Amino acid sequence: MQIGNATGCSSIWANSSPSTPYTVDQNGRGPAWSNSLFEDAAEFGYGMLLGQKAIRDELKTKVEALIEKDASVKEAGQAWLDTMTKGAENRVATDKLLAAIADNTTEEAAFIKDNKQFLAKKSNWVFGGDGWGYDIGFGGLDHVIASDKDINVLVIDTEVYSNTGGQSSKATPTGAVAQFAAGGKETKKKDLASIAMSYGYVYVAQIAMGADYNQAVKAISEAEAYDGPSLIIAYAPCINHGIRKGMGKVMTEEELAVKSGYWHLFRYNPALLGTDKPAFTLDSKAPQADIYQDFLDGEVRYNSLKRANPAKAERLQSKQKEESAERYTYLNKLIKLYGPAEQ
Ligand SMILES: Cc1ncc(C[n+]2csc(CCOP(=O)(O)OP(=O)(O)O)c2C)c(N)n1
Repeated sequence: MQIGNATGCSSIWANSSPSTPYTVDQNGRGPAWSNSLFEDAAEFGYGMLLGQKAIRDELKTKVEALIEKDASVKEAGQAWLDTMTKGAENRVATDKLLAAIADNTTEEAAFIKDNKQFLAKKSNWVFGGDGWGYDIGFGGLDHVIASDKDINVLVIDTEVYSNTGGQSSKATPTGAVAQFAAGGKETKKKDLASIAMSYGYVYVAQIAMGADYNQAVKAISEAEAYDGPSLIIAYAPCINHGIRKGMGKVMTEEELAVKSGYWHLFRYNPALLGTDKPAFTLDSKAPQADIYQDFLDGEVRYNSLKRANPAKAERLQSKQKEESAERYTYLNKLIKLYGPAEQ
């Protein structure tokens, strides 16, 4: 796996000495991670992918030449070529190819062995927050998802610029109090998922692991398996939300966000277009409108406005509830639009 990580909470958690959540497996393999500038994580991760692709394209020509030259590596070489874009299978084919050429002294085999760390298909990811993905790095994110390259983007949506103290971003919903929106944000949350889905060939999912862990894992695996660009938007509670139950309850807070209809879970997989399976799946159940206010009241970013200016809070929170309900109606329309192909 290779990760380009925008500066923000996700990069601080990833790489603050002396601790890191990343490690290696029993074979000594783990992610290659690097922190980009805040504003250009998508371009940075894209560069990591293109650099790697240039080397793998050369490896491909060497493997093709080698199997022409040496019949003893034909089977292993062909298996590697056939699985070149498939992460789940190419690792095994890579190990077999390396074993088959261990004693091979040709110029091609030497090149393959010299570049063996690039041989197996990598999972390429770009990580960042909403300040990066929705706002400042959006141009780069848009450019990268518009490419036909096999690159995955994870936007960790805390609905504010978390690492610099909670400034409002385009992901901040109507009525939320944040820095630069001290009186509650007046405008609607940007629909990044729909922008990405408008391309048609981008895998897009919204997840919230505390609400549905299996759906989150399924979306991440599907994004990884999809041979094209993917965007995953993960709802992430943050200290700036002021969760009144405490930060130990972020998983159940995510669950409440989904049950109330504040956040929706879905997956759009272009690989299924034209098949007997639906390309769009709405994974969250019908919202329970009666608990929406409980969700808002449980967080200081909403509750503080209610205490300071009840009339304004009422106006903005009603507007937000309508926007969330409209979005759910819209998502339901997509079930029909991207349903299974007529047989
Ligand atoms: C060009 C530039 N401007 C500003 C900063 C300061 N900065 C570091 S992280 C960050 C905000 C990150 O917010 P977000 O992308 O939402 O990620 P989060 O912290 O929420 O994960 C900012 C403004 C920077 N590093 N570089």
